[in-house]
Amino acid sequence: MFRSAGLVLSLLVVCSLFAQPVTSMSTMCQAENVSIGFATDRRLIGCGAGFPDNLLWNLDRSDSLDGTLDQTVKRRLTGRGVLVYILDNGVLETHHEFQRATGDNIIAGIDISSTAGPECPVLAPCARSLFEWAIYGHGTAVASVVAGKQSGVAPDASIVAVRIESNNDFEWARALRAVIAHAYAPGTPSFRTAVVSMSASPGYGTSFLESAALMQRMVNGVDANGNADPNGRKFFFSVMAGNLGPINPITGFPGQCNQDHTPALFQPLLAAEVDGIIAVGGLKRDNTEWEGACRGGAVEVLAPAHEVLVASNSGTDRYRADPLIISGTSYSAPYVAGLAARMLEENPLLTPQQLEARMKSSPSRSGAYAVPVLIDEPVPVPPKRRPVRR
Ligand SMILES: [Ca+2]
Repeated sequence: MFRSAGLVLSLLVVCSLFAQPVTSMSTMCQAENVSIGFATDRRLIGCGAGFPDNLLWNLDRSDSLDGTLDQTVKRRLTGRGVLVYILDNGVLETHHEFQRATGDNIIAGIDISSTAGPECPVLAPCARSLFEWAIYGHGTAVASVVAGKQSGVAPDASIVAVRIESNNDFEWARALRAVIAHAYAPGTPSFRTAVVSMSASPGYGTSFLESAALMQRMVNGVDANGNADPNGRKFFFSVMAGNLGPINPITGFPGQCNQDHTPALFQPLLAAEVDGIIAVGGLKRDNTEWEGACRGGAVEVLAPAHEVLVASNSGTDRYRADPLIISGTSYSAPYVAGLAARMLEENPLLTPQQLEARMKSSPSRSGAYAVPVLIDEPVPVPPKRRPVRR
């Protein structure tokens, strides 16, 4: 039975490849600032060749072998048919980055724990104050990196927004169980491996025992009850390495890195030990490591984290502009999640371990680190057979 399922999947893969040509998109854009009263966002004037700023440099970087930017992203794969679970604090579903001719690509919102109140639902996180805009807008920004129409690495991936604002191991394990429940729910498209993007910061070190055990099981396959099942659904986790140093300069509370600037959060520490969970540090446009990210230690790969164009929750056409919230490994983890979605589109049978191996063996580098990229080659057209002369 599994063999025939694999055959069907293989046929689907072949069919989808022939349907998609390599498309080329300019990463050059122009934006203008928009006051929202208590803060400033921006709005896109336009994107395309001739616009002055390489605002989508992270997409430009995603098809570069040597780190040079050519103001263009070429891709054939777009993440179509692949599920990406975003564990964060909700996504503004109505943002134009998520609108498609057939509806939007945020296919579900699951609320686990929130400080936002019922008037700010998981798919419409509020931006009525500086706090709400900065904090509740985070998931919208992250989702746009995965699957925004203009700004996303995998614009056709399907997003499930899971809102979790707690720093409690029990609540995080509940969120992970909700992912499993959704994966097995009637109506959820069947899959072998889905992607989980984690840019939220639950807590430190080894205190997340239940969540860590569950994540390890999810990598290797789980049944609908979350028990280990090698033939069950599998999940590849892309997690942020963290930033803000040992002390958060804004709040004065502990940051996400140790005194020696190595990652301190539980997910990157787990990632260092588990194949199928990858910890993503930060990269700048000049192909050097972003100083704001945690460094060394558990960091496994680097991805664009500095001055990234991301959606804002202040309006359906708004993007973040404030320097304090446009850089972070919050945006490098979803970049890798988006690349994983595209790899799974081409080969849905890839395991989380194989995805991590592909990311780490990327031919593109920054110093000692791999920078995951995806060079989408055109699908070769089979040569026409000469008619046989008789
Ligand atoms: Ca490029």
